[in-house]
Amino acid sequence: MKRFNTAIVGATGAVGQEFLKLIEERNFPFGELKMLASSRSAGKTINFMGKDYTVEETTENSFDGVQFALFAGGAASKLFAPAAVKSGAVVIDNSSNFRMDPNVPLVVPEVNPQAIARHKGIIANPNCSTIIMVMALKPLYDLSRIRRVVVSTYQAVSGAGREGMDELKTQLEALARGEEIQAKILPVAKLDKHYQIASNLLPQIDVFMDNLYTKEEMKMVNETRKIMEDDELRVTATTIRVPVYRSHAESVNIEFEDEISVEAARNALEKFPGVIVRDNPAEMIYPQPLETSGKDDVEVGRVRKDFSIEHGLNLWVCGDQIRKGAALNALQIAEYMIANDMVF
Ligand code: 3JN
Repeated sequence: MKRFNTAIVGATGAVGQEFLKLIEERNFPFGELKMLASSRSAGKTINFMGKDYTVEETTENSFDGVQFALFAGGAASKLFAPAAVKSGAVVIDNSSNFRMDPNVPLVVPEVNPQAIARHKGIIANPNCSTIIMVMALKPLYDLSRIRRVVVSTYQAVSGAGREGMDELKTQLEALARGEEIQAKILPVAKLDKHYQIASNLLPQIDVFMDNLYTKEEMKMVNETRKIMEDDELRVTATTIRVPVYRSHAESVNIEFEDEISVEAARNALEKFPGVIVRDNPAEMIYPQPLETSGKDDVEVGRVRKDFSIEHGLNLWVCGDQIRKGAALNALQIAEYMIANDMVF
């Protein structure tokens, strides 16, 4: 079998580590494997499949002979993606740096694989909340055009990285001991003001924009339109940080052009690869973030008519944002390119 030299940029972070788990689990046909990171992590050792790898500092020369450069997130792709492309690598980038660039396909392989062929070296992985939502929207959109989506998210602290998880843990422990709670990271690490997340909800993910939406909310709006290739699609989002460690959840209200029965919606969702319908109210069966954590599939439940509008449905969607929302989706893009002979 053909093998592909692969570089992971940001190998030591949460998404980088998930890349490694998935490469092993899915038998991804890597040839040489390069673990890249910032100078802070350079020199660390990562043991992967019984072999020790030294983490190297990412430079413009890191990508010689590399076929796939998987960027885990952050500013690295802004600095090094152009050099990687020049070296002949295909960049799959999990950050927002290139997502809305018209020359960069924004891809969820189950939803818009056709976009991959238009790449000019960089392919963007959408925001985690967007990926999880469009996995549920696409099979329904294929039944009837969607006019409008109203989404509220319930986002796990791991979306804010390892520090977000540590903060929830420390606060829960302090809460149990009756000690004073310290908030240092959430809602936005780089801002001066922080709030408790344990036993709380924070209606702010990322910074506010001039239109009073947060950046996370506007990512969901703009990226969904680009992936669904429908500029008329109306989307409005409210994104909320919740005291859950892993797996995002979303309440999604959809207005269709035509009438869609609950049964037709469930059937379409069931047939869609990467989606599991977990929906049996009589048995109290519905998706829960605890159950989707560490899993590949996005789960959909609570499918029901929105009787307040014509042609409306409500859904509840859960998915692991570090897997399908990040590393898995990126790796699936690479796998699709390999299966379709799109890498040289
Ligand atoms: O907070 C979350 O739950 C998701 C966070 C995503 C995120 C965090 C920092 C920077 C992103 C993203 O993927 O959109 C970015 C970014 O690349 O802009």
